[in-house]
Amino acid sequence: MPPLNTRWDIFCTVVDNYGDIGVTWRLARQLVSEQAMTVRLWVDDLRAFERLCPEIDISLDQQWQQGVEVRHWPAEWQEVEAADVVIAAFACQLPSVYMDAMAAREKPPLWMNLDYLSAEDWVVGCHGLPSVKYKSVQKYFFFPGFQPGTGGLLRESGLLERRQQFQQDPEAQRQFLHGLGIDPAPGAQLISLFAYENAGLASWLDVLAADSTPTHLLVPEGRILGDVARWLGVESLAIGATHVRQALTVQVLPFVRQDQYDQLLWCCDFNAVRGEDSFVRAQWAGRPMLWHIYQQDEDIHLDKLDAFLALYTKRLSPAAAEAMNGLWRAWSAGRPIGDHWLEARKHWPELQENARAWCLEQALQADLATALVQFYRNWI
Ligand code: TRH
Repeated sequence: MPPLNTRWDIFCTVVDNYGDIGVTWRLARQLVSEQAMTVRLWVDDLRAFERLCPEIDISLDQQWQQGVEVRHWPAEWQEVEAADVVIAAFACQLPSVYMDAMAAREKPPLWMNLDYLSAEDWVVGCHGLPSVKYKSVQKYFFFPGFQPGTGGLLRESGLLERRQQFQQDPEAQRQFLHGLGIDPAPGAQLISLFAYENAGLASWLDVLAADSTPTHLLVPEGRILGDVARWLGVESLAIGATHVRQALTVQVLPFVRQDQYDQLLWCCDFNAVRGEDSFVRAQWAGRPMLWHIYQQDEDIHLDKLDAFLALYTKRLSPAAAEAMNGLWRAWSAGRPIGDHWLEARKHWPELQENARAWCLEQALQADLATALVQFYRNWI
């Protein structure tokens, strides 16, 4: 074991949305609560952080939350001592004064870039390789991933057990949903919808409305709301707004705490998610899902999407795999998905079983926090 009280500094710049802070906050908490590390989390945008963790006081430069020292990353960096392990999340650039502080240490720190999540094969070959050097300090690539030989996925200890228990307890689910003002009609399928703007949404809502099965669609406040409002023919959608169109009830939810969002995913029969962190959380929910991948220049996100689909659908029959591929690719391209949805519904039990099996398979890997600590242990 690395010595207790090993000090870690995690650096997070909020580029856009909530994934950067979502991932680093989750990791920081886990290093403290499960690995007994001392963690400072440097964040340049506390407002984004406050959405996931309402206890954050955005006026403070330094505060403790759940055992993590949260520091506002100031525009004018003051000198601080560098930690034993330094993580630059998503290739963020460390302050030059801090880089000098790393180099000034008697024993240089372990410096890692925690990279973006990808299922592409090359990740296995690059995970753990040395990257650039600053003076005496060597930086390493640390890649999360789905395959053995990568850094794995963030997964808190006991998460799947807690999830299973909750999913087997209809009363706990009813109470949780009721607490958010959600009271679905008996027999309605629950779907959560967290996505970027998407022109393909209307075709999906059309088929859900025309379906014989009632659907209760839960839409957390966010970028897709404009498309939902357009389809409903309303000017705007406030939190709590509920609209019914034939078999479809649409309800707008507030942005909830990260742990409540997990529970929401666990309650739903189907989860539409986006980015990086909600994508992983939906996999731990063990239910069929749909990913709106974060768009990147020159469409490189499409390679990432296909790489994940190849792994995720490997157990499915050719027809079910084709349905999933069609649905996911159309959604991430903003094309209509109504027909793809109907096709996927034909394979529902198989898709449910696949979601469960995929979740269990992924849980066989060491979680990302454990893998980071192991990497440090090997390095010292
Ligand atoms: O918000 P995202 O789109 O985030 C990111 C960023 O765009 C980032 O720059 C990009 O690199 C990355 O995606 C791939 O999606 P993500 O990653 O799912 O982050 C959302 C976070 O918000 C996640 O931690 C879950 C959390 N969340 C809540 O805590 N409560 C909520 O109600 C909802 C809807 C989400």
